[in-house]
Amino acid sequence: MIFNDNDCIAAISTPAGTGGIAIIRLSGQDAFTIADKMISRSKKGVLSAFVSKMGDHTIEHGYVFDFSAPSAPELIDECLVSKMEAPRTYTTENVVEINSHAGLAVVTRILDLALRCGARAAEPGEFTRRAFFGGRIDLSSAEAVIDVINAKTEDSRKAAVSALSGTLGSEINALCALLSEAIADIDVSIDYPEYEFDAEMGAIAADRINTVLGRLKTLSDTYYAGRIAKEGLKMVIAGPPNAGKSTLMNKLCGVDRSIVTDIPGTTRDTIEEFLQLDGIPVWITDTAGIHETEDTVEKIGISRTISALSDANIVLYLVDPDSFGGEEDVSQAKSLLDPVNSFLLINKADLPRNDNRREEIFNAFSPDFNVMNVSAKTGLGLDNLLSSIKEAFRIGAVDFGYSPVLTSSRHKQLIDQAISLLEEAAGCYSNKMPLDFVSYDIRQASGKLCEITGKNVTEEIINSIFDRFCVGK
Ligand SMILES: Nc1nc2c(ncn2[C@@H]2O[C@H](COP(=O)(O)OP(=O)(O)O)[C@@H](O)[C@H]2O)c(=O)[nH]1
Ligand SMILES: [Mg+2]
Repeated sequence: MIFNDNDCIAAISTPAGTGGIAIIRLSGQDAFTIADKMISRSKKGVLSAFVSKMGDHTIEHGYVFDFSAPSAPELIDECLVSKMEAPRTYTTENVVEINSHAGLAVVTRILDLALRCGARAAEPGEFTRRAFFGGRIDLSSAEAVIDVINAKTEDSRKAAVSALSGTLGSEINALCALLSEAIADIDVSIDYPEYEFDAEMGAIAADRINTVLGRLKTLSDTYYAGRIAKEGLKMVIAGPPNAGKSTLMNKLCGVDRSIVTDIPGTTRDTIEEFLQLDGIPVWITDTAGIHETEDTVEKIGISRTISALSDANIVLYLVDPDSFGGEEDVSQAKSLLDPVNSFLLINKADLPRNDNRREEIFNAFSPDFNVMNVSAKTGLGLDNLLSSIKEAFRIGAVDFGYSPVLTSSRHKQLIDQAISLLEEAAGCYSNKMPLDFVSYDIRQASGKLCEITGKNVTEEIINSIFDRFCVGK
């Protein structure tokens, strides 16, 4: 992987395909002189150092030419060209953006020209990587760029834009500053052992550790909701055949996505759909009914159901009280489900019967499981279900967009490691252990936090972050 070097890099920054406008971006010291070799102000194709002579942060109309074409300069496209001088640019380097028409042949030809005029094809995420190495953004903001691009819901967009604007980085820097002060307080006592340990100073340091601990825990607590906003909740509908799983899938999707019949075994494969339930992004999966069968296709479908169950954040296990309720049914369901993430839904509550069966099923699963009566057909009880899901996943407890929200497992892991190190430090302090133990733990915790902002991070981590980017960003 190439690190920040002096090459001028080029890439198509807009998605492949036809459209109104595409952007080909160049970044690097030589961006202007390279652009000069391929853009003419006049339609006649005259080399006149057009881009170099443009004003800083201006946009002008021009023409892209292939000046190396065998006979005369060949007109490739009409364009608008933006010139941005370092360091006030996305990458902190000289940047040129060529807005051309967005046809595949046009953009690939312009990129090819840029490469022949001296640019190098950019690696995935290399523009943002340069912004990071140029010191314009920290690593947490760089990571947020990809999250903004991928955001599918308002909450995930808000969380990502807030991280991009630096809210997470600023909070981490503020906490690191507090830790540095705590270390300084303690080091005074270590460096001058002839003085008796200043208890007041120690108490201030302990106070700082506790403040940081509290703020880190608040951050850590946002992760569940943050991750759901970013990745979506994996919700799987499972249960015996004919329970009404596909009916529920269709009701939640608002369209007839799955085939519904009263013939058991209609749904033989898993069917996945993305939807927003009251603002919560959900990947919902309808599955083949779980039961004993000799049918080869059904068997494969059921094994897919089992694997979907193991991957789910939330399982809606649907049963029809008309046919469900024997000991065998109950123990099979319990062996498949984890009470922590499963809702047992007794379906067909619109039918005026089966009250005793419903009660029996309720008692067999409650209180370990969250049990509810619903009607997949009429929607009865689904509002209730949705509120319980929100409560279970603490969705709604997090204020997206105003305070930092964790959405990355890397950040969550580092923050949790910092929390346990600081708890250890606080423990050492209150047990009156040698002060270097305390300051050692605080330094380690601070190191973990610096990995979030990229002040203290390995090349592998940086590579793994930028590898997730697309070319052109
Ligand atoms: N009355 C009533 N019938 C339902 C309800 N949910 C599903 N059904 C019916 O039960 C049958 C099986 O439904 P389906 O969704 O295909 O079940 P699946 O095999 O679990 O996917 C169909 O005839 C549905 O119309 C419900 O809430 N109330
Ligand atoms: Mg079905």
